[in-house]
Amino acid sequence: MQKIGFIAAAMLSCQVAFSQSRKENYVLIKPGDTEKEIIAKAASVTPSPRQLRWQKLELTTFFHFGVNTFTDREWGEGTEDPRIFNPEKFDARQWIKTVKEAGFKQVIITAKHHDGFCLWPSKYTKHSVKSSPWKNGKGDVVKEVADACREMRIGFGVYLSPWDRNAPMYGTPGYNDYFINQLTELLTQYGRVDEVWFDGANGEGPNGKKQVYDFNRWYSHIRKLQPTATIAIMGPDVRWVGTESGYGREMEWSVVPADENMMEKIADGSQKDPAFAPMGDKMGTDLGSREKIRNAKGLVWYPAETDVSIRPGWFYHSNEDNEVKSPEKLLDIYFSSVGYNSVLLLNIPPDKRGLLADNDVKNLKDFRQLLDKTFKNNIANDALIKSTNGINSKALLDGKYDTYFTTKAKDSITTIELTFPVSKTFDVLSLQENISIGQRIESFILEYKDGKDPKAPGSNRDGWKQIAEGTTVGYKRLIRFKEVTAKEVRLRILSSRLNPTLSEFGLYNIAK
Ligand code: FUL
Repeated sequence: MQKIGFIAAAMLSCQVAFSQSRKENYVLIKPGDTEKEIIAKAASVTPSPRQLRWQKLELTTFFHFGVNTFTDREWGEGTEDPRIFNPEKFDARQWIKTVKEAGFKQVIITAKHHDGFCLWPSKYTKHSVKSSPWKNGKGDVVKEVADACREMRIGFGVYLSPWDRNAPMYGTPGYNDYFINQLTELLTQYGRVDEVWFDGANGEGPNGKKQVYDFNRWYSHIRKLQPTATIAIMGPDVRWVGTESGYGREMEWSVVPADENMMEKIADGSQKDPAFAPMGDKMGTDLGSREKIRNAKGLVWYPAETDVSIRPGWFYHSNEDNEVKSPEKLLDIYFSSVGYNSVLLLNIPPDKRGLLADNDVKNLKDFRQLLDKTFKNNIANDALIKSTNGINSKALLDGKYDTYFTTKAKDSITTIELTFPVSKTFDVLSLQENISIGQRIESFILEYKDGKDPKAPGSNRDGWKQIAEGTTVGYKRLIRFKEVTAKEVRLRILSSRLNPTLSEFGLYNIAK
């Protein structure tokens, strides 16, 4: 255990101590393990129940709101006068209704950003809503958001910035106690909390000092108070995908090495100043292939979250009203986040009134329409399925995630043939592995038969032509391609770490 390195060991012991089921979301690699044994171990790592619940959400929302909303800044300095905070039309129900109708399943509110201003009346500081004119200092943003989430039945989470530019004790051990006190308030006064989000920024406090964060103490505290909450992204349950562009990685393994420097790397890649937005080239294209896990000391289920703002900034700025991402752009991001085996965390910053701005509301509605139009109908639904070594093929088209196709014996490759009663036209493939069994598929290819001359260019000897190919699947893999019309298609799983599983197979048409 010692050799794994402090942070990774802490992550693993955190998982050991608080694991909710007998199936484990981590495994240790022994020095003598062969490559075959390591691959089999990787294939048997499964998400914890809290990670599985989180992954199935697909769409979650961030609300960046606070003094920055009123100063028109991205990062506050901690010296802001709380009296500037006055969202006169504040209506958390408008926020939650809007995002719920757009299909989002959970929200995260910035209870405290780097400026230290608390959106709830914390007992431990005056730098909060209670010193503001809003509702005569009697308001509580966190409570209203939590209540609206409960009423409308969606998940509720909090962002609590470790970096605090206001707290006088920042940079001393006393700050870790202050942080624990704040966590206690947030995790005991507002009902169930489903996600606790720590970012990686760690600058200087008001006294010029940097803080050594006592993450392990924080994690145990969260596990004790809210055992079902996922801890992201400076945390053990959810990994930052590595970019704030909205575009994740095509080959996305949820099982990754329990790396010595995992947390340091996250902090390193995080935003360092408000003008710097970490981009795709910081993130690496492969975190978990055979090559990456071969020399690991341990493996852990550590799935990716893709965070991006609907506007250029994280906070609301009126001069960005015309830069709200279009419904088409949001759909593109959906394909490149949810469709790349990650959860999308889309930021929608409320404005000075305390409402989601009109353009954002409109684009979210239209995004929902595009999604519904695209995925309403699985056109493969009435296919006849054949697979020589497959078990439970009908599960592929039953629309139920928990039932799944797999292969006989220990077969790690398979071919699934689908024949339609009439020719179908489609341009999207959707695949879902049953990740409660693990993530296993490493390579696949989709082909079709157009009934033309098998010797024509692009055909193989049997007349099959390739449409698309991919590596990982995970919870969801979406691939877009040039429209194809065919009566027969087949999916060839060319390589997996153990018997592959597939919960769903879908073919769709992108809404135009
Ligand atoms: C970063 C912060 O510095 C940004 O302001 C924002 O909150 C983003 C989600 O995380 O680390």
